This record gives sequence, structure tokens and C-alpha cells, in this order.
Amino acid sequence: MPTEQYDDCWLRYERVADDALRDAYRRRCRHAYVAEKSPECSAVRDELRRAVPGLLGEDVHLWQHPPTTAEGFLAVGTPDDMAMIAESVPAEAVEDLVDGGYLLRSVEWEGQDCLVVTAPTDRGLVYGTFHLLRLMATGEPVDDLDVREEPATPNRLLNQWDTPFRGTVERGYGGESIFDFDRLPDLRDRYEDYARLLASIGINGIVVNNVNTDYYPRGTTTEAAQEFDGWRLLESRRLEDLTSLASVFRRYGIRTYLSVNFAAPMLVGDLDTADPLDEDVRAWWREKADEVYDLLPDFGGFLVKADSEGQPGPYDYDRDHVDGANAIAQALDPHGGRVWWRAFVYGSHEDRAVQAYDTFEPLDGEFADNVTVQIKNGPIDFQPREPVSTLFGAMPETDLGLELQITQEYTGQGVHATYHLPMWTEVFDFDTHAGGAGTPVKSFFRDPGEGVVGVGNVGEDHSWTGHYLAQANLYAFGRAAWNPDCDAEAVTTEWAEQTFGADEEVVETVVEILHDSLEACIDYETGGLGLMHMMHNGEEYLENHYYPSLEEWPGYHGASEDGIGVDRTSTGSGYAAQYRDPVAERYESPETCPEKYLLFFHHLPWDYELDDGTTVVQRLYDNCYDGVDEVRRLRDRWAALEGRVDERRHRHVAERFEEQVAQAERWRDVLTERFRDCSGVPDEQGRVPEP
Ligand code: GCV
Repeated sequence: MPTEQYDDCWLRYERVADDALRDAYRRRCRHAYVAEKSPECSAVRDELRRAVPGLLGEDVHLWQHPPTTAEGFLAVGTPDDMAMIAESVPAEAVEDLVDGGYLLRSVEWEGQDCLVVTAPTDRGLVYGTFHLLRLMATGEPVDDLDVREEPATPNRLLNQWDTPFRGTVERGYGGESIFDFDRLPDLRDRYEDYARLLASIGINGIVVNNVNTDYYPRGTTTEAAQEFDGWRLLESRRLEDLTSLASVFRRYGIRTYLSVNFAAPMLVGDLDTADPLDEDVRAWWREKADEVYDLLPDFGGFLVKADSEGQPGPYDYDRDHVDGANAIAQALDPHGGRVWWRAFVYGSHEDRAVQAYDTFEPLDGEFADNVTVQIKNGPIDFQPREPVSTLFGAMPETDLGLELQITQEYTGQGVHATYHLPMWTEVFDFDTHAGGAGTPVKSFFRDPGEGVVGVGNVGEDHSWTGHYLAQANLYAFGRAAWNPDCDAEAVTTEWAEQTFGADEEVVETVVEILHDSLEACIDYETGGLGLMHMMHNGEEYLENHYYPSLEEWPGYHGASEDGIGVDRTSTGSGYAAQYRDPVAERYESPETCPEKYLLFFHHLPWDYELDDGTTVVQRLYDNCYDGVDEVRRLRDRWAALEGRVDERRHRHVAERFEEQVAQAERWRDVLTERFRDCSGVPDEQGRVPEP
């Protein structure tokens, strides 16, 4: 079999150019002693074997006992594993750390300069080692290390939307699925490299299959659906196969989860109902959970998309989401497993924004302790910009999960350079006022059953993500899930340094491109005043949600002769009132509503005057044009890096930028011409053609 070829992403481990720094690293890391006990520790050893030769230009000497050498060394283990660690680091400092937390210390041991990576759990040792390697890859000194790190968020999960047995990834733009479920238990190197990438950014759980467990695209016959169904992963032989894949992730501290079909008792079992209150159904889930845990003792749990976009659910039996989620939760409970139950429901309300809150808020307090309600960041669907979902802060008695989209379904897919971290920090920092002023969204994911979830963006492509710069979205997701208070610019800089090396001009340019990219996308795709979902819903897979179209979803923009926007105030759908005051009050009035959400909450005349006296329609024109100008500027910034970035990656990104500019112009033209037609108001600058 040919060696698989794909990019190393941010784990490149290129030689440290600075001699003094390299010597300092060598003094402490050329010899290493890693506890010999667990799969995680063997992963640490493997990582050192990969990284040290790259960074230092020589092999690491791995010892099976404390090194007896005249040089310093790196020790990785818990205090129980090694006397050297127990004697170098106070026991309480380690015991105090939560699962995943770790300490990095520069210490002197028997007259030698050493480094200690220690933690209360083996998972923490993996994270601590990756942290140390990151410091070296980014040229940070290690002579005086005193790092204490803990994840702020207990569950940091990846959701793969990979459709098993079909090999595709729903909304995936990095190529086919890397997972070949049909060939399990055979493993590919790529699985391990994926696990390494995820562990290096602190991910501790992966749902390996699509939430759509019935493959359902338009036109699919029932027969074809049967052939490709992800629900089959719950079949006994598939579960046995899964154990090999799970063992790869386990080495890196990552627990495996499955998306399951609510009707599994009928599809996988042979029951004639999936009614969650039926005793046979509940017993079936218990037996299935027992079987899963026999094979995978550290299994994380089940993710369920129910009564949503055609997936079956408790409504099929006149039951509610609590009945549905709790029936599955009772089966997982004896094993410490958890149900992640999605709140992505719409269809029965004229304004879909209203429905998730209407459905789930009244159920607060009724979900079992091992159920987490998983909520998308906004009330619609991963748009370039949405206000934060009203459910955050509305369910104090329920464990919540925040679902973010790493893949760029609505932000240019595999073509546009659009960086999501600024969007996520905006979500994390949003003050819900649920417990009074100062209750930001990020405060809801700290309990053991809570977490932050990202819809993944990798595939078979050499770049993994279809666009080399889109790797930054995966990286940033992990770092932000670990610490929602992270300094966004610092995270992006460390990604750029690890990915493109130490050339300051390259790093600064890449960071600038990434940080300016989201606003540009918002401008050309939405006009920047809170409009959204003006997308083509084509039959062609990659066309879907990529090109502009205002005809197909008129309800999202509300453009008519008299104005534009959607009234979600008390005179409209009432969505604004689902927030707590003073947020609800602020959004209710166009005078106080932030401009970026103005047309999400209000239907306003085209000539409505904004704070600076510009009319709504003129601002929309201006923003659409500014967005394109900005993308051209970013393209030129990247072009100027020619010769400073390797040819393969430079060309790839440059070509995509050309396409992005063309598409941004298309978006601008479609939007502005439609606004011009509807409003009858010419562009003051004469850029928009007259009808
Ligand atoms: C996995 C949107 C996407 C679907 C996705 C769905 C969901 O509708 O377009 O591809 O399905 O969200 O999040 O369940």
C-alpha cells in the first residue's frame, strides 16, 4: 500500500532555527523518561519520537527508568509514576487539577536542568506534552517554565458529519470521509494522525458519524437510504469493528461517541415500535448500551437528532423530547454514558427562530442528569452572523452544549478563507443577563455534563480541510473550547507560527488575513445589517448554500417595496422577547438594536436612517462593496507572500483567493441589484446598475 500523503497541519515540528534556543531545548529534552503504563503514555513517547528529531535535528533517547546520564532530561508522568516528579512538584498542585489539567515545570534534579510534565490523569500528560512541543515549535523559552493549565470546559467534542459506508461528509469540503467503516477493524495511519491533531488542541471526544443517521438527501429512494444508513453502526458486528478505531482515539485521551437513530429499536432491533415509553423499547436500549460498554468501556455516549429535518423522534409517538432523551439516557446511565440531544428543531413555526426556545425552554429541569441539550450558537443555522440563541441562559436546570460549525457550510465552504474564531468569541462573550449582568454564554459550559461541540471540517484532501487556511478553524475551535477566554489573536498567531514557521512577515500577514476575513464575508454575503440565508439551495452538492439567491428563501430577508428585514419584535414573531431584559428591550427597538442585527429583528423602510445618517439601503450597498474590496485586499496580502511560503500551499491559497474574489463579486452584484430593484433607490455612488 502506498504511503499516505497529506499535510502535517500544525504538527510540522520543523527544525528550530535559533542555535541558542535549540541548545536550551536539547539540554532538557534529548533524554526523556515517560511513564510506562498506559496507551496515553505510549502515545506521548511516539510523539516525542516524531517531534524531537524534527525540532532538534537528533533523536530523542527514551529511557525505561530515570536516565542515568550526565545531561538533563524530560520526565512525563504522574507523581505516582516517578519519584523524581513526586519530589520536584508539590503533590497538592497536581491533585488540585481537573481531568485534562497539567503542569509544566523547569526543575533542577541532581544538578541537571530537567523538565517535568505532570498531571493527575494520563490524558493530562498527553495535553501537557503537546503544550511543551508547541512552546518549542513557536520558539518560546523553556528554561523557566511554570505552567498550570486546566480545560475550562469539561467536554470538548468533535461531531463528524461523515456518512458511514457512503464515504461522504455532509457539509464537508475537505474531500471524502477519512473513515472507511467498511474496512474496520483495519486501521489507516490517517486515523492516528487525526487523533494527534485533535489531542494537540485538547479535544476529548469524537462522534464518528453524521447526526443524519438516515441518509436523506432529496431524491434518495428508500432502498438507497437503507444501503447507506449510518444507523447500522449500532449493529453488533459494526460495534465490534469500531473497537479498533476507538482504541486509536483512546491513546490520545479521546472518547468515542456515536450518533444514533431514534428508531434504532426498529431498524437495528426487530421491534415494531420505538416509542420511548414502551418497556420493550427501553429494555432494547439497555441491552444495546450494555453491549456497547462491554466492547468500549470508555464509550462517551449517543448523539441524537430527533424530530428534525426528517429524522424520526418521540413526536412519532406523541411523546416529547424529554421522553425521548430520557429513554436512551436510562440505558447509558449505569455506564456513566451521556445523551447529547440536539435542539435543532424547526418547521412548525412561521419564524423558525422562535421554535427551539418554544419547544425546549418549558422542558427545563425534566431531562435526566445524563442528558445534555446541544444547541447551535444561533437560532437559525450557522449563518455568517446570527444573534445568540435564546436558549442559552433559559434552561438553568439542564446541562447545555454549545454547537459551533467548524466546517464552512455558509461561509464559503472549501473556497473562501473565512476564519470563525472571531464569531465564536463573540458568542462566548455575549452577555445573556440570565443571572443578572455578567452572565456570558461561556459561563454555561463548566459543569461535568456540559461542553462545547464543533462540527468537523476534515476529509481526504491533502490539506485535510479543503483549504490550507481552513485548518485554522479546526485549530482555533479546540483552543477556544478548551479556554473560551482565550486571546484570539494569540491563538491565531501560535497556529500560524506552527503552520508556516518563524518568518514574522508571514505570520503577521496570515493572522491579519484570518482576523479580517469574517467581516468581509459578512459584508458581501449579507450586507452586514443582520440579513441571512440568502443562499442558493441547489441540487448539486457543492452548490448548495454556496451561491447567492434571494428568490428561494424570501422569508429570511423580507425584501419588498416597502422595506427590508424581518420583524421579530412584539409586532412580529416575538423572538426578541425570548431574551432576558435588558437584551430583549435592546433588540425590540430599532433605535437601540445593534446595527449588525438590525434587519434580523426589524423590517424597516429602505430609507430608514442609521445613526450616522446613512440610509439602510445605502449601508447595504456600501457594505457589499466594502466586503469585495476587503477580499481583494486580503488576496493581495497573500499574493505578496510568494516565495516566503512553500509553493504548494502558496499556489493553492492564491488560486482560491481568485475564486473567492469572483464569488464575492457575484454575491455583491446579486444582493445589491435585488436591493436596487425592490427599493427603487439608486446607489449614491452609482456602482449598482440601474434596472
Ligand atoms: C446534518 C443544516 C444543514 C444540514 C445539517 C443540519 C443539522 O440544515 O444544512 O446539512 O444536517 O443543519 O444541523 O442537523
